[in-house]
Amino acid sequence: MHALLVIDVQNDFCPQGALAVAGGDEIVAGINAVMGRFDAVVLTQDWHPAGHSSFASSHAGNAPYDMVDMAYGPQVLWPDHCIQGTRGAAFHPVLETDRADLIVRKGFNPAIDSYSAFFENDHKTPTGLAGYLRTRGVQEVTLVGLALDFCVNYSAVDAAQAGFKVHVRRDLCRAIDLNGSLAEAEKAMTGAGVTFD
Ligand code: VGL
Ligand code: ZN
Repeated sequence: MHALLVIDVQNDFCPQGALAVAGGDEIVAGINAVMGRFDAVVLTQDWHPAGHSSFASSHAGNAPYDMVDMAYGPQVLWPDHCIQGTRGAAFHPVLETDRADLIVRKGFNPAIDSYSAFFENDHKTPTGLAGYLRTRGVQEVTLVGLALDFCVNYSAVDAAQAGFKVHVRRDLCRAIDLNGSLAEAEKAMTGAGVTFD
């Protein structure tokens, strides 16, 4: 069983969104086109309560893209984005969401961010996705979506560490590239045994 994991293809990560990733909307048609080749399709949805601790607006004296130390480690502060129930948190309107077997929401804990589809940023609190995939007999996953250097990267590395064979389709991802984050992410994924194909 080979699953497609579609990471955070949401309005806020597309042009004009609150945390727009350059070209984020360019990958949607290509993602729809490959969905049919997989035994399972899982979508993730970044899903923050208002006032989330990863928002710069929740930290007096900080600006978006500042780094802060949280109880669980260093954390980038982001513009307010993907607030539960808003248009920005909705999937890109062209994404064929009806074809998904499962939608995983993450980042709903006000105190912990969650880049990965598998664990919150404390690297301890599971989302339940690994168990879902294993119980469905999935052994191999291909990741696509936004952003390559944050949520796709963390999800791919965690998937590899959980024992799945992991592929990332770079042509169906776009990156934020904040202070060298893309190069760092590529190193982390390669080191974890992720292949780009
Ligand atoms: C993401 C930053 C904050 C992502 C989510 O989907 O890559 N990045 N929240
Ligand atoms: Zn987020």
